[in-house]
Amino acid sequence: MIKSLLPLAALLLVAPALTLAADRLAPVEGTEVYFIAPADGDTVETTFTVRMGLHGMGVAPAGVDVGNTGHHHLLVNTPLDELDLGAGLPFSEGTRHFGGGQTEASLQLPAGEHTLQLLFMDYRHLSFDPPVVSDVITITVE
Ligand SMILES: [Cu+2]
Repeated sequence: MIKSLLPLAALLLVAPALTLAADRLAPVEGTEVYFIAPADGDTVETTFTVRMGLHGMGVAPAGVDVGNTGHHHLLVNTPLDELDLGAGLPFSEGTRHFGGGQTEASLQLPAGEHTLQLLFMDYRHLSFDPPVVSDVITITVE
């Protein structure tokens, strides 16, 4: 009796995650997010400018529900596969939001090697499905 209920219990546990995943918006096909600057392998000063490029969709401030738009996010030393893309992106040093609709930002990082990756997300800070991400770049801060 208990054994026969296990598959149902498993289904009930999975169902909320499926519902949330289904809620993610599809990006415009062919949308790309990329670094205009810095470039992969660049050496930069402690304070440097990040320029974020986007092709295929538009940038709008967070919270503004306009079709085919979203805002930029920057992952600093944070691998994409460590994030739960079914949930809203946390606000942290490693997961920065540009909710004002910025396409350029001044960044300060300590000396050493750092990885950067752009993640373009919708007005709710939710990832598109499939995710719109740039290549990972590695920079050296002097
Ligand atoms: Cu955001």
